[in-house]
Amino acid sequence: MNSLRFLIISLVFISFMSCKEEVIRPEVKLVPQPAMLIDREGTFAILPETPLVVNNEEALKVSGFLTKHLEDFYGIKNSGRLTASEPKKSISLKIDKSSGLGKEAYNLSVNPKGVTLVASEPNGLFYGIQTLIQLMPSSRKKLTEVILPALEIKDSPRFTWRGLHLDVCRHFMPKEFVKKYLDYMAMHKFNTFHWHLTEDQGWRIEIKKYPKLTEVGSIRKETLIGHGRNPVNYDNTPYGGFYSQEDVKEIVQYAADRFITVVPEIEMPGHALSALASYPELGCTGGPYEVATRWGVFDDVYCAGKEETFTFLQDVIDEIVTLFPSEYIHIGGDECPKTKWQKCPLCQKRMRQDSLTTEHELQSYFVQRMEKYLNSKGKKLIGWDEILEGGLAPNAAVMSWREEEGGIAAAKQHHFVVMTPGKYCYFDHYQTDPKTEPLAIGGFLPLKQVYEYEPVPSSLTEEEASYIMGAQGNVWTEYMKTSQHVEYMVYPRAAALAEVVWSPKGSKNYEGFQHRMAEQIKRYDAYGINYCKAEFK
Ligand code: TNX
Repeated sequence: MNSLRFLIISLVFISFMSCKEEVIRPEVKLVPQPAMLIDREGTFAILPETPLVVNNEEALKVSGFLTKHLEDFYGIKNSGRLTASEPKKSISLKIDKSSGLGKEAYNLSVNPKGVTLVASEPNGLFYGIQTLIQLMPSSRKKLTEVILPALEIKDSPRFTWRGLHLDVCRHFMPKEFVKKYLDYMAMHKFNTFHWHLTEDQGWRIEIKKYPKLTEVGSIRKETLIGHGRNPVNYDNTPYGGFYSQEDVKEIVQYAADRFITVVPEIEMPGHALSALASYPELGCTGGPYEVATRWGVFDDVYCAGKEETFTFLQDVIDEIVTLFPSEYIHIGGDECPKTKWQKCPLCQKRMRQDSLTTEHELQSYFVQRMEKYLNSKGKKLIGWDEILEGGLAPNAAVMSWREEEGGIAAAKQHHFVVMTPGKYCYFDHYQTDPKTEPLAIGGFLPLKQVYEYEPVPSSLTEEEASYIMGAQGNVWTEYMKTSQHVEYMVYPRAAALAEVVWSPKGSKNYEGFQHRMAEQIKRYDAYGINYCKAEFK
């Protein structure tokens, strides 16, 4: 009897012990896919008392993203501490300048003895933490421990410009949403936020020297309803919004904390009706002009013949450069009709004086003058591919949106390029059957097509290819009135683009991506991101 009891107790004990040991290794589903990943056997459990070790102040600051996630998602309170020693079973986050890793690279090792994350800069450490977070459960749930799968990752991005754009002019997006947009970008390891701040339909950034830009230029009297094709109806409701310079500083800092550079776009010489409505003397005819109430391209643009235009734009740039620490300032340059310049005596006089034979050359004159000014302020110019017409400014970078031709031409001339071709990168297009989607501008860009994009055209030599800085998704908001709609258009397509710009060229596999995305959308659910579910029913 006694021995039977002993046997039962022993069996219970043994099965309990083996259960304890048989912690299931969670499946690894990372987006974007890291450059190198080796699965290892076993797991590591993060407990509230697990020491979190950082080796300097910068690492301590970045570690906050990890501790915040542990607390917000699982209720596990842990805090980083500066220490010289590395206790056993700890999480160690190290910035080691002598590690030989690139600025955005990191090495992550998880094994039953602990977690080690090494980077040479805080940027890489931040990306390593993003990966570490994706190794944890995707949904919010109170936990006493978080089980990580053992593995080795050596990771670094393929491109240096991993961009998402947002047009806040056609529809204004509140500051709190812009911050969310940045959070979601960071989660996908994007590092460049192209903020489209001025347009025909609204000027959205406070410029202290020119208060009318926001008093007048940020408000349109009404907005076209739908596509406005037959019948053409307007909503008879004033629409406005802008960011104060304090808002801008807050957003730029918020982005910097997440290793995202904000590149502001101040449009010229076209898409400028909101500025002309505020200061009519800047147009060829002197106006009157009004902030546009419908979408498209408008003939009234900045006058290229008047000195006031350049004085105004340089003054605007003076304020912009103090607000944005980015290396690049985007000056637009797209879709600038030349009809007013053809009839304008001052524009024609400028052309004669400077021996410019076409209006395209006058546009080139305009952009080159602005480039000189930006360069004198220590900034570089980037513009849409129309800036190639009439001759590219000497140091300008080109954003290729009318497919890839502009980018190819610029790279061949040894100018830096960001690829944003409509066919792969326009997130304002439909992504599934339009009958099932909210109204969009048109086009069709399903998830798989974004995933298949290859930013380096095969017609470039290896040397020319080195001028391709990366790619960017563009989010024009003519038909996106709300932040929820923006999220719907951007996700999951931005995840596909994230993999295009981060993961090594040969590593792409759509089925594998879909499999990993099944987990990524659970993360979207946890954050409340309103993504398009067409591919995930
Ligand atoms: C073209 S892309 C534009 C935008 C529109 C967009 C709509 C570019 C440089 N210009 O002004 O919003 O098409 O897809």
